[in-house]
Amino acid sequence: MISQWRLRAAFAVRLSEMYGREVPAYTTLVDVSREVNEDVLRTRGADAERLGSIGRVTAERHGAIRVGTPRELAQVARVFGALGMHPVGFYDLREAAASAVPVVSTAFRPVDGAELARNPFRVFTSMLTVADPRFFDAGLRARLATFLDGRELFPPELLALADRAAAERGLPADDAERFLALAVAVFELSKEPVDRAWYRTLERVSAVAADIGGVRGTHINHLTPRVLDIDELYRRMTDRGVEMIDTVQGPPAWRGPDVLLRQTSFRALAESRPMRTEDGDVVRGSLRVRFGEVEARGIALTRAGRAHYDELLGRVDEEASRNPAAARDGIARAVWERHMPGSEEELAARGLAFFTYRPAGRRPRHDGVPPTGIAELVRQGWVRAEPVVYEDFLPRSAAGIFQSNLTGTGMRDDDRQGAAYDADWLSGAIGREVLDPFALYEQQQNASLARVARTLGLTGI
Ligand code: OOG
Ligand code: NI
Repeated sequence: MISQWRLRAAFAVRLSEMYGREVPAYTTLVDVSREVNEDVLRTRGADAERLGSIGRVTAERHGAIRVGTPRELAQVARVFGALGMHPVGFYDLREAAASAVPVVSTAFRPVDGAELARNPFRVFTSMLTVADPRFFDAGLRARLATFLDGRELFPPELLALADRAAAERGLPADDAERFLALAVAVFELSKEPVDRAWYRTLERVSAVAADIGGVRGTHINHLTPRVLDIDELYRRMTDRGVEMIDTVQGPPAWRGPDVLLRQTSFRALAESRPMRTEDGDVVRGSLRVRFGEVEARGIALTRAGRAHYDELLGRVDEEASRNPAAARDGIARAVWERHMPGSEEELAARGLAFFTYRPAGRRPRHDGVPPTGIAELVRQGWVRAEPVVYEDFLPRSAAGIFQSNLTGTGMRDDDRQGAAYDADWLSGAIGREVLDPFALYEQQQNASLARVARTLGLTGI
């Protein structure tokens, strides 16, 4: 029997091999990430592994895929459910940027600590918001619905195997092999000709709409390795002549702790795709939709920490708009140095970030009773605090990554009322609860506090 986490790890490896064949620049990104990680480990030592072992970080990837309908999303959920990946978080990218990104998204990922440590593979999954009249008028909605209802992304055999794997928490070796082969094939770039007129029609609304609703299959859009120093990676990729987007999305580079998520990407590459013309001829065309992204992960912030982060983003925006000549990076760094706690201890003391707590291996020698309060327990050496790594995504960065790789800005007609999509809607559509990331981190922190209390014989912390 191959367990779910082994299926997940094998799927991630095979997807990576497939994507490396399709997009060789991805392999360069993975190689440069590995080099940077080895260098960071050499210079920073154990500190480099504070947010995950080098084994985990080197193997770590997130993928991004895009589907068209709630039905397709529910099928994706079954396939990832087989791999022990659950929908976490709701991201509305329709509002997160100035121009049109007509999708709502969630991320499928393992949720429990042991599973994350075994293999943290996650997939950012977006669904086209066909029902939103700000993007699609009635005629286009109807055509899209017909087109999407007529395609089959996931073969029934794959879905049946997925359901079995989820129910039995794994698959026998032969079935596992079949499941993996079918699952990877779903995300290969289709060789079927793209209907050029239909694709162009959707492209006028948004390049993302065309990529999702203009073709008869789906494909992996990018696969993102994790790097320990994203600024160094950016420099090395640029030195190799790879054209990167202008910025690193997310928090600035600064002297304090890494929090949340920093991401950047190289620009979408032109890929040859067969196209069917209006006359029915098949010609060779090319599309730019797939890119290479890389990310650095930091500490998970609490709701209060996240609110603080969002507020700082607002301040940076404001100062940048007052100072159009100044570099945004410099502004952001200055705002952070002024307003962001500069150490893990301060983040913990102000309740801004999540930690797991463990009784220190060696008890302090003073024979008194342990102090009350977690901060004092840590300060006096009874307990060690380890940061919880952020496993999720950021809507504004996601929209920025989508956008910086789009051709054209697309259209959103803000005179119309948008369609309501939210986390509850998404849960209903896919038939399983979309989990709240904050609640997951909090459970992890609370469970660690309860263990500490038990070990030290305290009634509560
Ligand atoms: C997803 C873009 C967002 C991320 O890491 O924030 C994303 C997409 O392009 O489909 O992948
Ligand atoms: Ni991504």
